[in-house]
Amino acid sequence: MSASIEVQDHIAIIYLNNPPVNGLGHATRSEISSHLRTVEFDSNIHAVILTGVGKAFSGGADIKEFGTDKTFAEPSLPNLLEQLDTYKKPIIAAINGVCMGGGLELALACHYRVATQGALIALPEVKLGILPGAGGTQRLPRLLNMDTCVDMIVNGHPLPSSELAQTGLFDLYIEHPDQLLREAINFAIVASTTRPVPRVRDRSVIGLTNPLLFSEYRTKLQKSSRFFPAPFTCLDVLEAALKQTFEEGLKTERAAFQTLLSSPESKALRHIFMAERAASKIAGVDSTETVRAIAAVAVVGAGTMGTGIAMCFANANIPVQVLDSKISSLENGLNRIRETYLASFKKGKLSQLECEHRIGLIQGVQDYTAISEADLVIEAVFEEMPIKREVFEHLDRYVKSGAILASNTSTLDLNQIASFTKRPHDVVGLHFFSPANRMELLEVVRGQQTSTEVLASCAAIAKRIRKIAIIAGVCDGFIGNRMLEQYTKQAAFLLEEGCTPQQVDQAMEAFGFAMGPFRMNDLAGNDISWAIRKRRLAANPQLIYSKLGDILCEQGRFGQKSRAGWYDYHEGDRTAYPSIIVEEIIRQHANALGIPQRQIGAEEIVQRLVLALANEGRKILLDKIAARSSDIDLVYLKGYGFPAYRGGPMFYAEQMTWDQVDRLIRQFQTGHRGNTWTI
Ligand code: 3H9
Repeated sequence: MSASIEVQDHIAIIYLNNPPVNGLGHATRSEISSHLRTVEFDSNIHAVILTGVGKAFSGGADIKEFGTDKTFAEPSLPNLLEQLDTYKKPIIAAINGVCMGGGLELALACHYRVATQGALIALPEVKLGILPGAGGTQRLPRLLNMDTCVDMIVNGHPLPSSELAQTGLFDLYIEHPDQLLREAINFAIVASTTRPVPRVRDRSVIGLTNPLLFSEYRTKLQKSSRFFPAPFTCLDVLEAALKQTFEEGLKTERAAFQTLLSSPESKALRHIFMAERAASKIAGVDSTETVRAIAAVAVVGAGTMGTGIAMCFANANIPVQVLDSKISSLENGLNRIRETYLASFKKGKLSQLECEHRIGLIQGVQDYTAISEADLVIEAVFEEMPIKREVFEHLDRYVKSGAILASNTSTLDLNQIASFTKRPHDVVGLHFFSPANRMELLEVVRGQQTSTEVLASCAAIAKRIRKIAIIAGVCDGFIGNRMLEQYTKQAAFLLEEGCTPQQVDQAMEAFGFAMGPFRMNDLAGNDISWAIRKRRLAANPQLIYSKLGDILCEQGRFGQKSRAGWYDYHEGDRTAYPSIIVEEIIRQHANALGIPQRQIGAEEIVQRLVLALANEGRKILLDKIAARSSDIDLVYLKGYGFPAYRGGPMFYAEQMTWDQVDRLIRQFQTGHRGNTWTI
């Protein structure tokens, strides 16, 4: 039973009971509808209350049913709300927790709303690439001013019930959650004497205070949501609420909902929503696994990565020590932290108090004995095995037993790193992405001996520092950098065949990446990938790759930091200017190798690069380095700027179909450097 009913004081209480969030799937809708019919003409029942069991009133339509024939199976959500609208007795929503999407639309179609403190109110459909499709865009503007409606519907921002307590959304606001039901019953008893029952649809839309609201928002969206149709459609449909009758507005909303639901952007965003939830399920780790308490953290290495990692913990109110034996490095690192926080304060993103608090949580130390009591230590030193060895031998010696010892290595063998300690079960990879304090991704690298307890604890701490943890197995580059190798390799081959860096970058930026591969390399530092290539080449002298990147580095073209890379840069200016020097280097290199030059279109550029990612992703799955295809998508979406509206490289390939992917790869196999493409 996903909805049950009981009667108290002549009031029927219908409980939504469909864990985890009382989603309004077909079964739940049917049961609510059937309970309503049962009591509508029962003279013993004077009013009805709808409320949720557990932490939610309702999280909205069941997203898992989208795309199946259950989405609109009767009673569809709009028709269930129609049943509420024509109901003879008052229906009161007792909003006890999460009240989102279709859940809020259900509450809006009730005749009254009683909410408690702690409830979370939202119409977040836009984040799934759709809009509220059960009257939300037409009913909400009849209870709240348009500015708030636009913010809630176009941005999908949740608002705590306390912030809405004084608005017209609620008829009663209860401070104490445990009194909600009693107060709702009392309210229902009084309401049951009033006829006719008030309906939100009969009210007028609250007018605009700012006549430029819609045009201002559209301008903002041109910048922030260029690849997403849903926010623009939300605006259109809200604007329709001002001009149309309720019935016309509903029709406009429904048509827009149908169009958006079948759009590729919405499919991609729904895929990401599900991917994020799936990623939290770790093979061999169940909900009963012990999670170690992490109250104090230490980071070894005060470089850019180390200080970024330290800020992640301070941002989550966790004290963190930064260890660097070199005083000048330590001071530079701590200064960088201070400057970052002060910049946030100056931009108004942090209060002065919060800024000082976070800086105060970070302590610089120079000696391993100072970090002996840390619950989690993250090594973020230079990417060379002998240096890692020294650090881990020290950690093993000085840090208390039971602490988690993590390496931020992006490519090295974690099993070897673990072998430098006598506690390999406590060793794990925590690979942060630069800038660590901003990027959402955290690759959690599971060594051969990493314990399930350590993995569960890392997943828990990732949540606290607001990162999406993806479990990866041990291999060179783990998930993300292993794929990146194929991507950058193809990008450089395109130059050898006749493209310029700007042509490649423009094609990828038009596809949706914030930066193409060459601008990205210039930002990250070409010397970093150069060092990795040298290591890989030493391990595998047969390695095939374009030497162009090496040639640039040999000439000191490391990227933005040396004001010359794949592009030229001017002092104090991050703009990438096409470089005649680089074009000449490419031309000479291609000539020397005798590579025929040709015009290559944006479509081929995109396919070569994106399918290089997907093809490697498929091998990563086969090698069991990633648990699921959607994890690979999240790595690329959250760590490498893959455009969200494309759903990730694996999703992109799946939409194209793997057969078509293989056909294209066979085509690429016949071209220049075709021997690098293996399926
Ligand atoms: C809509 O309503 C359309 C209508 O306007 C029109 C229709 C005609 N459905 O996030 P969590 C599952 S569109 C099904 O880790 P939290 C989730 O998959 C909908 N399942 O928990 C996971 O399952 P599992 C508009 C859902 O406490 C579990 O709940 N609503 C739904 O951190 C826990 O999820 C939204 O967009 C759902 N609607 O956060 C709300 N929601 O354990 C989307 C969640 O099997 N949901 N699940 O992996 C959220 O924002 C968060 O999940 C919520 C809870 C805040 C509710």
